[in-house]
Amino acid sequence: MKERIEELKAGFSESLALAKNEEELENLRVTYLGKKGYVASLMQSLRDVADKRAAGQLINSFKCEVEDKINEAAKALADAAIAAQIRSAKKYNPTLKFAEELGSYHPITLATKEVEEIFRGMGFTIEDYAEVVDDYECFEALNIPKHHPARDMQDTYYLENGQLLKTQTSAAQNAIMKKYGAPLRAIFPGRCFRNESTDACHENTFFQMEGMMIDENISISNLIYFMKTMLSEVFKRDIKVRLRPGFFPFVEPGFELDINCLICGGEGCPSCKNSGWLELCPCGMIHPNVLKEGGIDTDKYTGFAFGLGLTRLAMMKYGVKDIRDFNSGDLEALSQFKSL
Ligand code: FA5
Repeated sequence: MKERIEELKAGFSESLALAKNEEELENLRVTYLGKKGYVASLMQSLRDVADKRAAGQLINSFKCEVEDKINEAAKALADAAIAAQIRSAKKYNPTLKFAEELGSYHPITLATKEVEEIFRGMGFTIEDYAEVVDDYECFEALNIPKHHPARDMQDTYYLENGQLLKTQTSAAQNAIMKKYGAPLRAIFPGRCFRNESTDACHENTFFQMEGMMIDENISISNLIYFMKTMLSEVFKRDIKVRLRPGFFPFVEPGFELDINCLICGGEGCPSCKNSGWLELCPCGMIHPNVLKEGGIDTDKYTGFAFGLGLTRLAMMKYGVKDIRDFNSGDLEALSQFKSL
C-alpha cells in the first residue's frame, strides 16, 4: 500500500506541475478524488490489507495532501489571473497630470445647460428639487395611489424612514404647482434612481428633465410645438421622431416620444436595444386629478408635462454608445468633451 501511494504521489506531482488552468485542475481532482478516482480505489483495496488502521491513515493523509495542493494551485491560478487583469487594465493616474489640466463639464451637465437655455428662451423658469422625496410627491400626488400597478414600472429604492430616492422628476410637479400656481412654465432637471439592471441604455442612476406648462387653453398642439422646438434646437438637424400612445397615470392622454437611434441610424444596435428607436421624452396633458392636487383650478387651466431622458439625450447628442460610460469616471473618455 505504501509503495502504491508513493507511486501515485509522484504521478500527482508531475500532473499538477503541468496543469495550466482551472479545467485541467478540475480533471486532476476528479482523477484522484472523484468517485472512481485513485483514492476511492485505494479505499476499496483496504479490504485485502492486514493492518487496515495504518493503511487507512496513509490513504487519508494522501487524500488531504492532494486536496490541499489542488486548492493551493487553484488559488495561485486565480491570483495570477487578477494580476494579469490589473497589468492590462488602464492605470488610474494619481499624479498631477490631470490636476495641471483644466477640468471640463460632464457631458450630461453640458446637455442640461443647453436644454435649460432653450427653455429659458421660451419663458420657462428652472427649478431644483430634492433627490430624497416622499411617497406622496413621487406617486400619490401623481394619481398613483398605494398598490396601483403603475408603481411596478419603477423599481424604487425606499429608505428606512419611509422616504424614497426620486424615481422620476415628476415627483416635483406637485410642489412646483403649489409654489407658483397657474399660469406656470417651469423645467426641473434632476437625478433619478431606479433599481434596474443596467445595459447600454439603462442606468440605475440617470438624469431626467421635467417640464410643465399650465395656462388657459393649453392643448396637445402646444405640447408638440415645444417638443419639436426643443429637439430641433438640441440636435440642430432633422431627426426622425415618433409619437405613440403611452400610459402614465398623471397624464391623459399620454404619449411616448421616441427618436430614431442616432448611433445606428435606426438599423438596430445595443444602444437602442436593437429596435432602431430610443424612448426619450414621454409626455402628455396633465391629468385633472394632478392639477387639482396641486391647487390648480381645472375649470380655467389645462397643461402639459414631459419627462425628458437627459442621459439618453446626451448619449444621442454626443454619440456615446453605452450609457454606463457617463458614470464610469474615466477621465480619458470624459476629456473628449472639453472643447464643447
Ligand atoms: C417617466 O419617468 C415619467 N415621469 C415621464 C413623464 C413625465 C411622462 C411627464 C408624462 C408626463 P419613464 O419611466 O418612461 O417615464 O422615463 C422617462 C425617460 O427617462 C425615458 O424615456 C428614458 O429616456 C429615461 N429613462 C427611464 N429609465 C431610465 C434608465 N434606467 N436609464 C436611463 N434613462 C432612463
